[in-house]
Amino acid sequence: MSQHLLLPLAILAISPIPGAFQDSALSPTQEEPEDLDCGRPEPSARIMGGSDSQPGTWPWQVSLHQGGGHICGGSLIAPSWVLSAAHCFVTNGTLEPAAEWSVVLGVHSQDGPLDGAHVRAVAAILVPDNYSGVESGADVALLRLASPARLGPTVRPVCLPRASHRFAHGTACWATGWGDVQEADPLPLPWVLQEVELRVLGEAACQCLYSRPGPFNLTFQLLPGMLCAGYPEGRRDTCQGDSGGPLVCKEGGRWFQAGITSFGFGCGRRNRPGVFTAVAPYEAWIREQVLGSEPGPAFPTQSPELQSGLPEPTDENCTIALPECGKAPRPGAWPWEAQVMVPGSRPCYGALVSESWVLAPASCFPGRISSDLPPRDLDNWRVMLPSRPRAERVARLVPHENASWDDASNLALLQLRAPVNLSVAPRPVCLPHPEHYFLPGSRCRLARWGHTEPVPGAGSLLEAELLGVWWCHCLYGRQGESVPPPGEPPLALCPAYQEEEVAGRCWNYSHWSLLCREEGTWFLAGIRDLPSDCLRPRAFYPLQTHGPWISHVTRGAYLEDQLAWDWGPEGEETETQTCPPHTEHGACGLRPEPALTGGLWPWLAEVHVAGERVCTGILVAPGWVLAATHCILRLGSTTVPYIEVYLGRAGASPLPQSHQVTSAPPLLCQTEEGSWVLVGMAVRGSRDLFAAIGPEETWISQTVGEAHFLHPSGFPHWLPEGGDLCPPDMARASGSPRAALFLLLLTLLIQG
Ligand code: 4AZ
Repeated sequence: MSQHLLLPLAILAISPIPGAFQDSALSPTQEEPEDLDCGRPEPSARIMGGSDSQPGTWPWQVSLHQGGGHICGGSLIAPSWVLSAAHCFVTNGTLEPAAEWSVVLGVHSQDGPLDGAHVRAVAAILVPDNYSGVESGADVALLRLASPARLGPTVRPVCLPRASHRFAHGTACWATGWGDVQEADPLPLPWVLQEVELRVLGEAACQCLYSRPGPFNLTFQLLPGMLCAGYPEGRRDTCQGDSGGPLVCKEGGRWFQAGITSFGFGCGRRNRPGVFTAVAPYEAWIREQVLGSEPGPAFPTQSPELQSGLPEPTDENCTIALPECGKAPRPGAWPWEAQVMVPGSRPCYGALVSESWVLAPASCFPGRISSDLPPRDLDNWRVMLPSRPRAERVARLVPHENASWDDASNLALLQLRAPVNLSVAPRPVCLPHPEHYFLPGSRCRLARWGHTEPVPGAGSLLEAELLGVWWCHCLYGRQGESVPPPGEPPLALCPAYQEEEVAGRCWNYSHWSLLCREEGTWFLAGIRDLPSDCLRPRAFYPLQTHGPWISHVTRGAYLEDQLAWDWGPEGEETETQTCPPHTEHGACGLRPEPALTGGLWPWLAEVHVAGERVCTGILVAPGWVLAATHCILRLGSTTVPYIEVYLGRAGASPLPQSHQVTSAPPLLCQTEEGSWVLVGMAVRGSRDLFAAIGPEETWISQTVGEAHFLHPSGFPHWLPEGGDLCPPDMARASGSPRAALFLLLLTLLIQG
């Protein structure tokens, strides 16, 4: 897992540079000042969350090429020496040949002819003996150029700090590079060198952040020789491809290199600042390597008052950043709910995902997403946001490229003309990263999405509980299909919710988004029902697959790490799970017809809960009725309501209108001898999906004592050899459907 998130290796390959030429003809002494002047750009003049630099601002920045493309950054420290990161050159413990590398100096935009840039071959790559991998530190390398660089306005060395040099907590410094502008999002053309201001974080402050579980629940122990820079709230950072590049801080009119971009957990994530190799501790090592080289790097002394500047208090309070997205005053009052008004259409619902962007179904804008041109009436579009006095105007519509044919990509992004100030409302919803794993049993809500029909009594009631991935995937997937393990995006998310039965019909024409809560923070987890008839549970398309597209377009939507990690038994499952056979009628091949209930099924019981809800129970012993927990207890409630059980009449009489039937009848299978066996209880809200009774046998028999189980030899309801009523996989596969298998035994107080 850690490999997934820890991004030390820069593998970005950009196409070769036209116009750059190998120039080794000039002698170093021709243009060198006597004393190497360092850290001063000629007066004139990605990094994530940064911006284009001006040419000549960072004249020590070099681009290291291998195979004709940019791989890593580096900094010029002397005419013949470049400082970079070891991990750029070490693969599987082996140092790559210097001949494969070249150094591009004085380059600003890596697109087109590189005016003023020149290239040097690499004569040697030097890496400390104790380097073994980024996480163990010593991620530093020196490159000796085959011939000295040609110094000039755009090519100058940076100053190096002595071992005693201190860069205090809070110092504002700059990182530069041509790396990705977000995770998995390369710097766009024309590949202009990016710069970003980062603050040095003291050791204690940084360790405090990395000691809190972050992506993949990981923590990290910083080592001596590492330095952090960035912000607890993230968003500005170095990223893949910036590695080896410099972090520089200005002191007394000169720029000193404090760090070498080394690694991080993702890019710009909350509480995960970038980790740099501190340069100062390597003074001796650098001096040793460059010995005899004239002129060598410059190590100007730090002014004493800066050096003895206040050290960071070690008991410093840990200032971790909390999520800035996904907080709602109460469920249903969504501060990100955006109502998009397009002339001639009904209002359409979407969600605010950043200061400037609203995500909505592309189907909100029929006829407007087919061409590359912006919609002609865009000027008249309006977006209403909570607590905003006036409607917002729209600057741009960016439909998902697959929106017109793929329901799962029925998405469009709307850019507001002016960013809104984020506060309690409006506030963006959090978006999941592709590797997010919404835990089975997560508390979710349905929220308006697109052209939603008004639904009676909806809004406050749309609570849902997420089913396990296995159940959801196999209900809609094919036999033998493997189920995506945690960490891979699921094909669908299934919330089990009851309120459609409250409304008494299925909302065929209502579209919903699925919001799920983790640690009090709401994520937009899924969108829009699949066209699934009235099959329950309904499946939602997971939004997590679209995280990269959304962040690419918006450059700053709030993608948030998973906050709850208690995976439980399902999450620990490492073997690949596959789906059992389906038949025409669902997982077990039987769809009990409601009309067949009643007198025919003498063990069926009508369970009335709190005088209004009705579900089916099953008489398992003279004094005991088995029912599904969801029928008795409401979400979040632990008190047992008033319950009445009617025997011998289940299904015989039509129920009064006021009653809500909360579950399908149980699943019964007939043995060859003709006796009926209870095989499954309907999963909440589903007609076709059943939780197996088998695994609960011990509990039922211990509780009831007198229940009749068929003899274990050839236990007919699990393995009816050659029988086709219940495929055997059903029994095996239903081992731990956490969200589904909640059974209750009711002991009967016989009345009248
Ligand atoms: C890299 O792979 C890399 N956010 C560099 C810096 C960071 C992450 C990855 C820090 O080059």
